[in-house]
Amino acid sequence: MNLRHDWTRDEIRAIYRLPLPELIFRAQLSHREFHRADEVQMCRLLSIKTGGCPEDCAYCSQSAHYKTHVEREPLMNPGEVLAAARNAKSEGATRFCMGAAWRQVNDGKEFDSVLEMVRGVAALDMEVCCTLGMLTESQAQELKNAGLTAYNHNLDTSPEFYGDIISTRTYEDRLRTIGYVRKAGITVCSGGILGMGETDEDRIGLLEQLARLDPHPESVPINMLVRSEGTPLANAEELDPLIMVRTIATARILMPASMVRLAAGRRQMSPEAVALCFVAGANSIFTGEKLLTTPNPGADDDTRLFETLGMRALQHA
Ligand code: SAM
Ligand code: DTB
Ligand code: SF4
Repeated sequence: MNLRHDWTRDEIRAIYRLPLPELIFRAQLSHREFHRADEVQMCRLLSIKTGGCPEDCAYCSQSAHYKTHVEREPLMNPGEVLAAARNAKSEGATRFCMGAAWRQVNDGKEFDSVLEMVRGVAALDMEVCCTLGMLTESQAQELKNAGLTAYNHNLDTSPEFYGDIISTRTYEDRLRTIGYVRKAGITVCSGGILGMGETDEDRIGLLEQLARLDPHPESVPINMLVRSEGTPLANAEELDPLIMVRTIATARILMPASMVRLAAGRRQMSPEAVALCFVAGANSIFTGEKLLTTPNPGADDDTRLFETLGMRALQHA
């Protein structure tokens, strides 16, 4: 099957609006062209620098603009981070993602420390991913040289709705960083958040942006908003999980070779809704007790879920 990068908004809308059984059927056909339908990659997150972020992302508990449950913590040391990565590996994770509440990476001691973490995790034979905010071209290259597999930088939502959510950096800034990551030869992890008050058209617009990237992002996280007290979106209306299912299925059809990750928000979803997301083509999740600052289903729940569904953890992507 040829990968397409010229999807139009009309085509995407037509797919997104298909009757659900038809949408899921098509997503399953696409899924099976490139992936096994019974395997899910387990990824583990760690917040290596928490809180006090100068950006004003309306969903985020780590923004310094809002008073939330998050306490600021300085950059962790590489030894602690590697211990967490080893533990994640022993629990079956094949990808380790380190997140820092930075607007951008600054050269110097802290970045050197991150490079050391990347080298250490890469040596564990795990996929290693970072999400550190905006990068320069040379920082992307240094991360590549240290052994980084993937860089996460989400577009979050449609270009039209973006300004309602973040005012401190632009959509173009995000696309520029993604371009540097791609140019350095690091794989791109980029997706968005649903449940921020956006419309179907915004979700379609986000998918359009992602699916028109050439190559597609190798990894596409679809997050359900985790509402945090103190943020402007603390009281956002609850999202119908079937919207997650529709968005995941559409992403699967548009970007069939990519890993589509059911990222944040699983704690708010029923096991049936999570199962439907897998049926719709999600083939990756975050495991472990915690995402960055909020709880996630624990190992027991996930083991039970995999057993019930007859699915298994992907050994190596
Ligand atoms: N500071 C860096 C940045 O924003 O580029 C990296 C960390 S940031 C927490 C990574 C991504 O997590 C965001 O782009 C957003 O898509 C997602 N995220 C953050 N808070 C979230 C929340 N409360 N619910 C769902 N997704 C969230
Ligand atoms: C992504 O798309 N989701 C992850 C990861 N990339 C960095 C982050 C989810 C954060 C959820 C809220 C929290 O725990 O603070
Ligand atoms: Fe900062 Fe990232 Fe949170 Fe935005 S999402 S406030 S950039 S940590």
